[in-house]
Amino acid sequence: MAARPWPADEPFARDLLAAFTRRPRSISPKWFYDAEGSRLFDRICELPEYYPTRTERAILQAHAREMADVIGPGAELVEFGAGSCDKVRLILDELREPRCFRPVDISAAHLQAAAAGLRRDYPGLDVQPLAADYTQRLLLPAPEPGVRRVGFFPGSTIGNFTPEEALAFLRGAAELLRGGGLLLGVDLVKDPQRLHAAYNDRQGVTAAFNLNLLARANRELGTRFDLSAFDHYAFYEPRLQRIEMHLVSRCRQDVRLGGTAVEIEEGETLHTESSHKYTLDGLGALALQAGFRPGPAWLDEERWFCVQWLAAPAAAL
Ligand code: AVI
Repeated sequence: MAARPWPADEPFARDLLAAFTRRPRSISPKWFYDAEGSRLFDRICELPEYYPTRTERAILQAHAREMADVIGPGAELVEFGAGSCDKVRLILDELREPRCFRPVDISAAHLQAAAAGLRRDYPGLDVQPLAADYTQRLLLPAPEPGVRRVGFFPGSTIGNFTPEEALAFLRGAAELLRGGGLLLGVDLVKDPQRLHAAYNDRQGVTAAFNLNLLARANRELGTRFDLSAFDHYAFYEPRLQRIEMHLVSRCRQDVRLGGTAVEIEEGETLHTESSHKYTLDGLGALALQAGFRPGPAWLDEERWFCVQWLAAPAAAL
């Protein structure tokens, strides 16, 4: 079969080629999330080993009223990477007279469906979805005078940013949310075995999620990666306080990315994701550096996960 023309201008094609031509080889985890990757991620969230989703949900369930009190009445709520707008419902259920809710997500189709569901279930709520990349500067109308703008960023998605990206994101958020604050869900440093198990589940769903990156390339870019020639490899690196996920080549192999022939040695890896874990002190220091003032933090009994309130002073600190 003739190879498909290489879609050189497509961002995924550009990133994949760059990933395989740099050393060490690495790619952004954002490419995991096509429809299949999102479906696999939803399955991960249900796995017995993957504690973050249900732990955060339990914290939100137990403390949403206190969180709503800290946010205060009449606030404008902005959710970064809103997806299905599922967890935010726990907050919305307790918020007093929210001025509006702005879910922000890169996937316009997903966002419109989620917004329609919210309008149905919260008839009095002004839902203003914004299809945008929330890691870039967001163009939002200034809040009305006297309205506090508050951000919601659950799921420890901040952990998938490099420390530099996390700081840049928080700096932008502190500016956007001036006079309000940010409710941030963060996975905490803990027993390495527990962390290891969460990214090496027995059913192999995380492995399928990792390998889906190459499967996606085969579907969308016409590459011919042999998925059986790569192993999922995830481990906790305590010095960097992060899980690293890699795809490790089981043999010496050649792959073609358009006009470029790439040689992969046996044992060579493509670093596909880092998932940083924070200590409360480390998170506090990062937030201060970004211009926030850390407030109350809500944790589960095991202290595995935290939802942290970060106040954004009206004038920069
Ligand atoms: C989305 N993100 C916070 C997940 C995490 O835990 O870093 C993605 C994930 N990767 C493997 N399992 C889950």
